[in-house]
Amino acid sequence: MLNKYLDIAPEVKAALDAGKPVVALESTIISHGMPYPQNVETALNVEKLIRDNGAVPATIAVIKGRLKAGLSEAEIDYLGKTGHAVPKASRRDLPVLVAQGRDGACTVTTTMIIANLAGIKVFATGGIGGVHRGAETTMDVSADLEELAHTPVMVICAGAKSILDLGLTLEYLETHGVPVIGYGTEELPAFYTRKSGFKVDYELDTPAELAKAFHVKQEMGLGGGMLVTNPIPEEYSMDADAINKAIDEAITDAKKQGIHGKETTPFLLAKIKDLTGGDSLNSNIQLVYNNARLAAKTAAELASLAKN
Ligand code: PSU
Ligand code: MN
Repeated sequence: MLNKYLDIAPEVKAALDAGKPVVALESTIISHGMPYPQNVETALNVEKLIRDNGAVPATIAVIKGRLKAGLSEAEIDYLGKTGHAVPKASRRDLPVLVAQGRDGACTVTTTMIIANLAGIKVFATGGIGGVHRGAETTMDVSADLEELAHTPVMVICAGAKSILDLGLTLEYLETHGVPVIGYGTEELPAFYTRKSGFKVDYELDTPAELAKAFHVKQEMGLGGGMLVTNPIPEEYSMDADAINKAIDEAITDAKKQGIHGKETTPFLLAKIKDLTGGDSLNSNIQLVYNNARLAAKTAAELASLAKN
């Protein structure tokens, strides 16, 4: 049993046992997604926001070979300081990292796996992986999509960056039966911008509606996850032309340098950050806060549905 390798933090365990709302958070965004010290500050602020909105945060990572649901401040600081030296851990990485007692920064995939093991239903992050541009030849499709197909966790994000092929990403999710919900929007947000030109499957407008749809999906025995896309607040959204120019340049650079495999996403994200300066980092931080607030409220609605 994977559970043999799982440690649930006492506060998280107590909340789960009492049927109180808990929100999972990933750690790749800490070690690989943002520079130190903003990564640690953001991770701690996100935890605080979740508490302020009535839920208990559970940041998820692999520490010394243990699957952790809920980290201490010292562990979050360690993951942020150590940065890229913490291996990015997707599903295929767990066996060796755990066997060797190593650390791992959890992606959306492994955060969903560990959240589900712990009994956590709602997970907030920034962006998810998807079908990369050119995937028809590279076959670079993020394991995040496969996990959404199988693992019953609601993932609340700000859509996907157009480093991905958003059209193909939506096709993949449709094939695998993953509902893609727009929170207060009919259009798929593209992380830094509120619009992408693509439609979501359904618009839902309240945390209660999100919770009910997910609850019904599980009760019907359909299994698998649900993707909620929450647009970045207007005041922090970026100019579409500027961001798309940076994305195109980053993709050209990655091709030139022969970047591939698990390095692709972190390379593109870092490059875009360099090209757009502090602007994109601040937008990134604000959209994560926005998703954390929505996740806490939705987890509370879900917890009350589960009691009935
Ligand atoms: N997209 C973002 N920010 C991120 C990631 C993706 O805009 O931080 C991270 C997440 O942890 C996601 C992972 O699960 O990258 C996907 O990596 P890959 O494409 O290699 O599956
Ligand atoms: Mn990939």
